Amino acid sequence: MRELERIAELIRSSERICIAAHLNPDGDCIGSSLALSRILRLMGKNVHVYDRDPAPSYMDYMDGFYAIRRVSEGAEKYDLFIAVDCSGLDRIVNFRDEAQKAALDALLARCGHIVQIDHHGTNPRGLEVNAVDEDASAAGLLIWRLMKILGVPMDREIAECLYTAVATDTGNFSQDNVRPECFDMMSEIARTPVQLSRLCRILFAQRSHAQVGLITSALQTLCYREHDTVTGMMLTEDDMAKHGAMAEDADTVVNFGRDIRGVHMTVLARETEEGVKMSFRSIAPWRIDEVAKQFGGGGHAQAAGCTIPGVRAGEALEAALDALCEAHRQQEGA
Ligand SMILES: [Mn+2]
Repeated sequence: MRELERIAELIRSSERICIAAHLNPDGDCIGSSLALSRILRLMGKNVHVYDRDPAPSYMDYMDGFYAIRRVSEGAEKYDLFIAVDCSGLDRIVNFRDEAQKAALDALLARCGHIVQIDHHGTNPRGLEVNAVDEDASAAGLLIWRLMKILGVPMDREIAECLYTAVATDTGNFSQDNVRPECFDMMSEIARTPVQLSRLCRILFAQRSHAQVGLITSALQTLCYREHDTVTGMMLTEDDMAKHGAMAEDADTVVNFGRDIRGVHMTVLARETEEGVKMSFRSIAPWRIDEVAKQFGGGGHAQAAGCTIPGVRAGEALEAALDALCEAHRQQEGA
């Protein structure tokens, strides 16, 4: 990919580099950002990783986890800014929040070249270099390709980050976005002393008490539409408070609405300070990315999201269910 070659050139000629991950970070953006950070540090670069939100605490086994900064922190200048796994700069901070947007603008103003590495089809590709490949299963695979271009060998720490990235975005290699390249990367990872059973347990089997509480609350709101092919659930601010839950605890709740026999599409509406966060999921060939886009969001064909400001969860859920039913009827007829 020519864009990755170009980014490799910019990396070689840079001393100070900053990496930015997206809002409500997931395993792919954090794993990719921390893998890239380590690769660049092994090359002797001075690197900082930025994120608006803290990463899920159970991911703290990754090298560099505790060095991640908030976007508003620091005043250093950088030769190169690399956005990772962000479908646009408006995924790094909330553009509706003046202070956050100003903090990002200030950071960007201190950077020389501004480039991105991403795999979202909805990415508008407006930066200086756009290494955007929507066929990549995860941003982590683009980091792996870049690592090879840069000639940095795989080690245990990089392996832990890249496994986290790709396993997170492929449902631990169980989704339709899995490509042969994932296993090419894994064969390299398996040659390091990485303990996959431990990472797998942390990422996919274990749940916090708060997560179990949220699942219980959400399932009580489960509703069915379109002959039980479309489902929806919601979580209110009260539910979050009752279970002492943080945003990360809600991450996999939406899967319970999808993983019911006969269900094609689902949505979870969760109240946050910024509005109702909508998580859409579907099983192929059913798509929900256009529905998320209707509400100002975006994402992938089978996993997408958006935030609707100024409403309650119940209202947002009804609107989303109507849109899903409409999309389901259209796709059924197509
Ligand atoms: Mn991703």
